Amino acid sequence: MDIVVFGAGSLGSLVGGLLAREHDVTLVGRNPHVDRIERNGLRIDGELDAHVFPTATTDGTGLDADLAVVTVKAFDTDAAARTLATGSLDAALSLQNGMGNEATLATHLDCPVFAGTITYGAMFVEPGRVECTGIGELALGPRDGGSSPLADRIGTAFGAAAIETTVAMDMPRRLWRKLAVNTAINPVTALARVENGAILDPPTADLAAAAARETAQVARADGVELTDTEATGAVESVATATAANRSSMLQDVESDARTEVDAISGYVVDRGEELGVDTPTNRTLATTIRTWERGQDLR
Ligand code: KPL
Repeated sequence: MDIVVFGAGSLGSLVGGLLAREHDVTLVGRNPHVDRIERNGLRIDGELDAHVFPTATTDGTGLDADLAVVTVKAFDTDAAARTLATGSLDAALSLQNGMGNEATLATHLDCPVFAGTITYGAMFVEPGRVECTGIGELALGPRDGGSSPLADRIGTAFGAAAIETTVAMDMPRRLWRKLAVNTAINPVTALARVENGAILDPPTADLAAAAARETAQVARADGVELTDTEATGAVESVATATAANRSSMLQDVESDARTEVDAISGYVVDRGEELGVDTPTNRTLATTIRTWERGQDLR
């Protein structure tokens, strides 16, 4: 398969690098990372080990591919979609944090857009090198649920590259469950400056669980079956499995970068308002992170 991975950050580079073991991959990213990959290839170490030679470019315009895997930050999705729309794609797959990315992609792209969730851990080490901090799994499928032969083909392509993949018929529920995890772990770890595992202990455990329960409540109001227990259980299992990792929002805050709070806590607050569900915990977390962002000279 010809695959474009749009967004060569830590996760995009890991996914692109793993796919390049089997497919023709073009990574779209920034320099100096792109230059280094073009010259010396991409090295993956940590829990997985690979040295691959995908094409790498800073210019994502006019690309033709069977599949575009979108891994940019949520707030860059619109720009990514407009750029990808200048080329020709058979399908697009969002592997991003937050809600609403698939809808944004579908506004601009003239191809089916699939939703995905991924639990692999990735850390940027230096240009041309990423570390796999955890082998997880990937689920993908139609963004409104159900099945599709094209989703099956994409799942087979990921499987051929030895990426553990489930083709799922219940992506809306999986996206909300992941959102519950992100609303609990990301802002709390970013504000408290702690690793993921710390949210399992008092006093942050109550705060994280309250954020996840609110997210589940909004999901149910939106017609998705997600119990409070399933949401808080997912938070506990992800925080346990990634206990020593720094969440993406904590990494953003530590490197003075804009966070994805709008697509995570902010989405829950806005959707809750539309559906008549009060979300005081997510509102407080979103406001506090946004206040931090406003006070910074962000990258
Ligand atoms: O997706 C994540 C993130 O850091 O953005 C979690 C699940 C919290 C793992 O760190």
